[in-house]
Amino acid sequence: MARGSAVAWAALGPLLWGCALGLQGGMLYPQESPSRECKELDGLWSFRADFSDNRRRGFEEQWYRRPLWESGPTVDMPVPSSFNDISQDWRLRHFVGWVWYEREVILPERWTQDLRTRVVLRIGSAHSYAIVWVNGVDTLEHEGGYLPFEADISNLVQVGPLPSRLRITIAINNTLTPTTLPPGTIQYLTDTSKYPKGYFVQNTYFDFFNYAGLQRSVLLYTTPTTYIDDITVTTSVEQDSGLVNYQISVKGSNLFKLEVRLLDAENKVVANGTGTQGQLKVPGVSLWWPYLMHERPAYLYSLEVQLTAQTSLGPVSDFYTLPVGIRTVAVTKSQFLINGKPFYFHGVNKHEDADIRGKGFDWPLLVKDFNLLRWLGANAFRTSHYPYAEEVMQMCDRYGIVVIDECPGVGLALPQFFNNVSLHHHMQVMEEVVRRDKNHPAVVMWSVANEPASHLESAGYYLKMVIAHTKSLDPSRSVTFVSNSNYAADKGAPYVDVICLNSYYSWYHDYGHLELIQLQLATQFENWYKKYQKPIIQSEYGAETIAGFHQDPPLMFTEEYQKSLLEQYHLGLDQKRRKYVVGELIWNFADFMTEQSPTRVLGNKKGIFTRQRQPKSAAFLLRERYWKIANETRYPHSVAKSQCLENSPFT
Ligand code: GCB
Repeated sequence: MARGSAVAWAALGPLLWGCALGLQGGMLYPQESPSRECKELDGLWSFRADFSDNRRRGFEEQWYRRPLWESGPTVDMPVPSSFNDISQDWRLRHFVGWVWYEREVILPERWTQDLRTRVVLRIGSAHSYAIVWVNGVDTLEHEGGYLPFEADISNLVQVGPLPSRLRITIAINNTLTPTTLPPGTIQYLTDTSKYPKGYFVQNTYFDFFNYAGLQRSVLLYTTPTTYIDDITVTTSVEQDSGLVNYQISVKGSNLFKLEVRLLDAENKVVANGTGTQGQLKVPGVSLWWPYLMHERPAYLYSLEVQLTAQTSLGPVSDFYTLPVGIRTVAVTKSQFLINGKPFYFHGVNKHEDADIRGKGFDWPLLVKDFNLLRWLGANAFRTSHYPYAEEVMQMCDRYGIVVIDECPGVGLALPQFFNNVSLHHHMQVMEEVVRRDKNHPAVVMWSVANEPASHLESAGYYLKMVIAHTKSLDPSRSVTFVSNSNYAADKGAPYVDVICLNSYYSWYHDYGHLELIQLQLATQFENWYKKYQKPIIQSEYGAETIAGFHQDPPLMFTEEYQKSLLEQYHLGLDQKRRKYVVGELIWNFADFMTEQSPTRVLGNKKGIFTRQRQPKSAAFLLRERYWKIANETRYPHSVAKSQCLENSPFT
């Protein structure tokens, strides 16, 4: 995003959007409307991991041709869930290769008989490479976990006699290679005195467990054959009016009419328009504000789009409603501005990780996490280190939690990972991330990578290209990547809008020496700011802490050490907070699972909450700080109170 140029984009927005996307079609979140129906396929699926030596028996024996149980034993597997921690079979926990899911479904008669209906199969995410068959017919392939993909399966279901029984088979491969995102390597260990023949391990270069499977919802939904395929909205503000630029893509026919209405939170129409693109003006606008920044945060309008079309089979109509938050985002040399006011990110890094479901989407966990975020007084998080479920993003819009939306560009640690195939795939992934999340007011910045080896020349070129591509996809938001390189050596920093820095003083360096943190942090900030004159976010800092370990004076791994480390960081952050440091995100919101290693005790324990979402002492410290910062930075100034804990012993 050009610096301080939010207003200029107001005029250019509709022209610029959509010019760079190479993807076919939109990826609107499925919703029920007078013209659309949904059928969730969550629940128990049949499952088998292919333990054959080459992991290809499923393809050799064509398991997709017949019901899965006919080709061998199956087990029950819940969807959504990671498959790793569900069974008692340790081989499945560490499995690398193809796993097979299958589910049968009977469709409503109308879906199979009404030829004006289009039936779509949508998979919320499949980590990491997926092939989908419907009734044995190869239907869809997708590379990359954490993002949705879908296929029009009308041709497959609108044939033959009733009832239409559908068999959906999905083969998923979790292998990470130098050209996947995240990348990884497969290492064959050939010393036969130590390893059996064909023995291999999956090496990864990131610090979380490579959970896999159908980790988000799978569903079927319908649209009419002429349908609203995509909507892109950008917003800006002119005096006290909000401007909503919309662009709508319609598929299926060129003979259609579009009507657009913008409704306020009380369902009153405040503006309307027609056609595939236009600008809606909202006098006396209620802006979308981040949580705690304003007494009326997260205000959402609804953009109702109505399509009527003529088809050879008669008229059809389609309805889709998109939540819209009107806000502006801009970056200056030293500030991050939302609605023209300085915004300070006081928040967390997260992972989609909890107990036996691994990275499987879960409503209770989602709501609990957001309640904890609000308890904490956090106003932001980064989707470290991959895009989170769409429901999470919707919640951020509704609660006013600001998001740095990170793609799975994590673990780009080796020179061989900066190759042309990876670059092309990385750009495609950014297209998919932007396509999915572009309309969320909560998303204010894209992060294209976490801790790439950005001191390498090849990484500099690679990051430059991915960042430029992301900016061309979405000129309305800032773009960054998260660095842990030295300021003098980093080859990617020239291309970002905001510098995001991870540092672990007194943890991975000078461990135990808390007294060094303030000096080292000041040096870090001053060096980077002097060189780049860009706002800085401390995007990670923290300490491994086993809940219940205590020692005073503090020693590493105790709750006291985590608290003291945070306190020292906070003193350092406060020195620069009103100058050019625009945010702090603790590592991590909650403990999470990693690969086994001598430095990890049942996972990474840098959470301020345990993996079960119970607070460590540091959570109370951070809570006090975040509410204090919120009260200082609130606009217009007034004291905010914790909403959820009026009479709590903690307030
Ligand atoms: C980092 C990484 C994060 C790790 C964290 C740690 O810099 O970005 O993925 O989990 O450090 O705890 O080591």
